[in-house]
Amino acid sequence: MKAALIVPKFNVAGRLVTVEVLGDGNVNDTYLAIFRTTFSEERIVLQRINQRVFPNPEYIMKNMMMVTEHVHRRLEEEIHFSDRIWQLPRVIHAKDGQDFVIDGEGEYWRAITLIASAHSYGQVQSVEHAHEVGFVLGQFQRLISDMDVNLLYDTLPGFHITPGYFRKLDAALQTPEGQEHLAASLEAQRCHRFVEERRAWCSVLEDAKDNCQLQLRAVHGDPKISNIMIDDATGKGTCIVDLDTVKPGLIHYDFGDCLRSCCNPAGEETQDMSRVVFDTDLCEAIVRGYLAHARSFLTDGDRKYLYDAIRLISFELGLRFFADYLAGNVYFKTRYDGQNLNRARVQFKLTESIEAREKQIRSILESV
Ligand code: GN1
Ligand code: MG
Repeated sequence: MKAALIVPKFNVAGRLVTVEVLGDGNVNDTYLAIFRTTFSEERIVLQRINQRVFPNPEYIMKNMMMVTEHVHRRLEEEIHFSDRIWQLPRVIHAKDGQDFVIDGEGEYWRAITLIASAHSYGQVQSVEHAHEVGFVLGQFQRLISDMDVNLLYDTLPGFHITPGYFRKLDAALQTPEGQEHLAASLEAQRCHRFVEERRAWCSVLEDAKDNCQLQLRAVHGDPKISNIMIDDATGKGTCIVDLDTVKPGLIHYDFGDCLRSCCNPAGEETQDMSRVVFDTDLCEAIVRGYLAHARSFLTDGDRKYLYDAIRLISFELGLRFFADYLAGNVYFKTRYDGQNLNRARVQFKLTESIEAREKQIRSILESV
């Protein structure tokens, strides 16, 4: 169903003026809706949840309610000690009191407030920007670090469990379509060799979790650079958005995702592989910003695995794109043929660059 037909079902004052596509998410569809009264304007963000990815959309909303209420309460408590007004979107209820609307086709829609006078960026703008990105992630993780992780639903079973993505790759390669895609492209064959060389290592974080060296906590799940909002007026970070993947996990997934997306100045969609590098100056700025908050809850065990997190999450995203390419693009939305293969190549190039800079990255992680 069309977004414009769904918006009026949410509890927003005024008349709907327009609905526009917002952002370029790889999974859900996102829209901006503008409402006006004779004296004011309200802008809201509307999203259709991709049920091929999220089997239980109800869980997303339950987690989102829990997290936003928790964070808003903590922010209010800390407001007089804080250097800025931190923000987090609030869930907008439907007129019937539910926290989402199900349309005639069984699609789930939800609405949240828009964080105004702030923007996010697909690529890092400066070292200061990188610092703010880390600062926002550390702040968010600190604010949710005292949540009871057992209360959160698992909205996306298997998310960031890297060995599970190898099983998806193996399954895709057992289909005629997967074999055809592999046979048809030398680049795909190179990607295949690249992932096989790292298969034995890919359980590094899961093993540490199983050995109780790492513990489950509430995590954001998708803190890539484009989910971190920067205040237009001050240039400071103001909030983290896209709370669909908030669930129990390792803080390392978040740390790795933030660094892999921010330290590659070429961005995720570039087709010029020569521009893909892991920038260690940006890494240092993010780590500095992150640790300003995260120092308060990170254990020695956590710190030991921060390098692996950066390497693994870059590699894992490449593996996810590659397996999806072989499977016929069933998970990530694409705009052109071969886009998921291109995205995989970017992440593998980045992984190589991280591996080549291991010593330098480890020394940043130890000295900051
Ligand atoms: C997806 O849809 P979006 O852009 O919020 C994906 C993330 C990836 C990201 C890469 C639920 O996020 O895990 O890191 O693409 N989200 C899900 O751009 O799989
Ligand atoms: Mg997301």
